Amino acid sequence: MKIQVVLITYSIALISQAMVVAKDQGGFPYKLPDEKPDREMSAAMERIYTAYPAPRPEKNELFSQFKYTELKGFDYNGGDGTLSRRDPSKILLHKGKYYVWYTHRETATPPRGAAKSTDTIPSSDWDLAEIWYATSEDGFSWEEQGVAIKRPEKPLVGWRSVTTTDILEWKGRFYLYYQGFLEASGKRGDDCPVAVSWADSPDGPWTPYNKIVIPNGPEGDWDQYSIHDPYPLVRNGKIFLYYKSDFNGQPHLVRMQGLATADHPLGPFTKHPLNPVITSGHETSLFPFKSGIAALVYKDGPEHNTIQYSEDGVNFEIASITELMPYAAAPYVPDAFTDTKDGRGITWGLAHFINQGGREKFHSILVRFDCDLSQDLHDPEMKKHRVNHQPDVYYRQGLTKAQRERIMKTPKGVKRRK
Ligand code: AAL
Repeated sequence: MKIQVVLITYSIALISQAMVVAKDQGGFPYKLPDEKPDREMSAAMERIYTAYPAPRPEKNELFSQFKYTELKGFDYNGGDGTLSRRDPSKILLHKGKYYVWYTHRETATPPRGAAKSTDTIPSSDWDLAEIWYATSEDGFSWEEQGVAIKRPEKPLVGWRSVTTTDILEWKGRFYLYYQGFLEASGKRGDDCPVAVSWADSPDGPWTPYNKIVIPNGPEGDWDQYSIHDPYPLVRNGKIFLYYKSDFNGQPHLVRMQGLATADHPLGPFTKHPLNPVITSGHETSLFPFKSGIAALVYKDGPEHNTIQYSEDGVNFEIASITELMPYAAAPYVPDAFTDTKDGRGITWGLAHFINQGGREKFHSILVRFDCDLSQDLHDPEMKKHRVNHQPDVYYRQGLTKAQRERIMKTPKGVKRRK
């Protein structure tokens, strides 16, 4: 009892002392200071000066809205679900032309789930897929060039499906990392390791390494089943390859991001001992920014809808909170492979919209996004705090039948604790 009295007395003393300080320091100034003011502040006020690059979004170089533009040049078989393009790579600029690689599925039927899948019926939107590529002069109109990575013969890695690729340029040679499925996705889970092919030109021909380059983790480790979304950057003379893994098992799947580094594109890759390094997100999208690395973190997890920053590429902090972020964002990162110490940031890239066509005609399409996450651009339009949605956007987020029934059954008035 005595300790409680002491604690209560101490807390009252602290509060009254803080109130005295607060009273003495006067009210918070009308003009929001750009720099942290020398005064007692609440946790929230402290945070805008200590957690984020600037106290206001307009001045935060790692805050942006995202704008979307429909691409020209890609047909989807009338949206019947037999042709899908998704999970684009970072954009590469080579001899004045933009290149992008992506998962290309063209099958006789739309995906039918693992149980109904066969050698010709896909289990998922990315099953029985190949890696194709396209080029563009302006990033808006694209010309599909055809297949880059075919599915190899069974039992080579990726024989069932090669998907979700990303590009690395290293010492004049090009490398495509991709998920190499050894069974139809969904049989046990979305399980796969990562494979790699290389070429002396972005137009190929591509030589498969035909070995697993980023292996699944040992049994019981977070990344024992899936190594997804390989995403290479060059930093400190090494390849920093970020990836996602789905773990914790259904129905409470958790998705987080890991890091593996290597001195050579074909490995060996060493997984970072602090993995997972990002607790949220889905398809990893990162870029060098100033002396560190920034990440677009969307879709899943406690910190989705954030843009994050890390000085060392391992320990990430939230730099801003935003919305309507590009899924499977594949930015044009001019200094992705230059081992820069002053990353300039990004202004555009490709992404995807999945769930097109509904369950029976499921497919995905590519889209362009634009933003201002660049030291070399200041577009006030992109720095507006909010995205104004029309009512139909809210109504499309309607109650399910079960939720409506639950609400109708809930008795009026305050529910008394039993
Ligand atoms: C994507 C990516 C990986 C997953 C599946 C296809 O969004 O996370 O590639 O395996 O979904």
